[in-house]
Amino acid sequence: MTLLGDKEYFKGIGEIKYEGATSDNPLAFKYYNPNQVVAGKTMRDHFKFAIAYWHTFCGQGADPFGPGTQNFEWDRAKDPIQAGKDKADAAFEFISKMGFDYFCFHDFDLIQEAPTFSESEKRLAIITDYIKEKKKTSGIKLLWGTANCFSNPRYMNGAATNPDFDVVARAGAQIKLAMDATMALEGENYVFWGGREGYMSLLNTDMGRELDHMGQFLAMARDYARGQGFKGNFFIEPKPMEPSKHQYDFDTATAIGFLREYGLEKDFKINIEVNHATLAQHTFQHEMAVAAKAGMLGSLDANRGDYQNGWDTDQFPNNILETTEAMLVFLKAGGLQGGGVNFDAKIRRNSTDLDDVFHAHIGGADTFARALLTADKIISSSSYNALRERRYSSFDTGSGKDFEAGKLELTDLYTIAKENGELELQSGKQELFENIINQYI
Ligand code: XUL
Ligand code: CO
Repeated sequence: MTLLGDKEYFKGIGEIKYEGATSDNPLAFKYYNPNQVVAGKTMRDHFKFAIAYWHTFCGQGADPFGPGTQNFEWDRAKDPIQAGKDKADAAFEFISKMGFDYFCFHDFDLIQEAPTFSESEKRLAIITDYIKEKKKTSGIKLLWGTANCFSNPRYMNGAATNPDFDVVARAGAQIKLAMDATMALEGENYVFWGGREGYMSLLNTDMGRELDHMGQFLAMARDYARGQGFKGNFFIEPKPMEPSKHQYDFDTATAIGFLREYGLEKDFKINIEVNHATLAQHTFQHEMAVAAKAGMLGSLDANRGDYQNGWDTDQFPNNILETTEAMLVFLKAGGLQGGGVNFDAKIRRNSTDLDDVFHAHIGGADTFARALLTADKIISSSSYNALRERRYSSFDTGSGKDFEAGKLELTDLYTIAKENGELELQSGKQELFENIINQYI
């Protein structure tokens, strides 16, 4: 089978199939049934599940206190070109066995960065050609590409917002190549996550100038890709901090304000990551609702944090209650604009078996599927929507309607309030709403 390359990396594990909630097979989907139609669309089309190349095929479980523990077979070749090809073989085998349709990458996930820029350019061209073939034989697609402009020491003071113009130029060159690779692989979107676009100390930082540079830089990147015929979306992925003390794309509202200030709002949408939302002291559903309100709910990086600590643990999603609340926002927004659900999550350092990564993705997909099914039932069969609408029904007729239409002045509110006299309290019924969600789960 050309699809699997010469070697099978995940021996003994076949295609993961939907077997339903009563199945005891740990290597089967219990809720994710790709072809099942929910709210007018198949689950496959709702989610467009994607594998994150960096976590699943590059990360080896290292943490700040110890080296990697997952010395998998595709990661062993000494020659960087061979290593890149092995990794691609393993990735495409895994994605096919999961039955997913998409992957996402950073440029130097695909192949190790070389000591010089020109050598890196050559390496990227080789691996892009190799992956192009694998895409063709497997039918697997690229949800989005991005550039890693945060790991190399040259970016320690930022990439697009670096105070040294030569570093900004180098980041521009790198992003040009990453966009070229994304376009060659028919990527549907392109992501910007600016882990070091921010500051470690405001004392040495001209924030206004750096933000102007970032606006300028993103406009140049957009113009380049559009000039090459790229029709997809550009996504900003907000995160408040880590590795920077403060990241300029702090949260969705901040990123939307930035995009509007620099005239980028027509081409850019938001890629929301669960653990980034919680680091910003928001819920995932809050971030989704903010993006949806602006018509910018582009894509999702699915993972979760840990309630007991405050960093980006990137665990696989498993919280049905929270994901159900998120899916209520998802369905109300009419789904995602161009993006999908990318598992930006990693197995734990002490998960060292080859099947662990299957359990992780099965659990993640089932969490989203079960949450979607529940949210759909809540919307179609419960009093949830009616209760929400009733809360706002005073704006559906009379003066409330006139207020929404912009027909009233402040003095009108004065007259109405005076006539009304003291008001009866209207309960928010929060506990009832919470019970409805639990009832349908
Ligand atoms: C980092 C993060 C990145 C982006 C892509 O927290 O989420 O992996 O998704 O650069
Ligand atoms: Co992410």
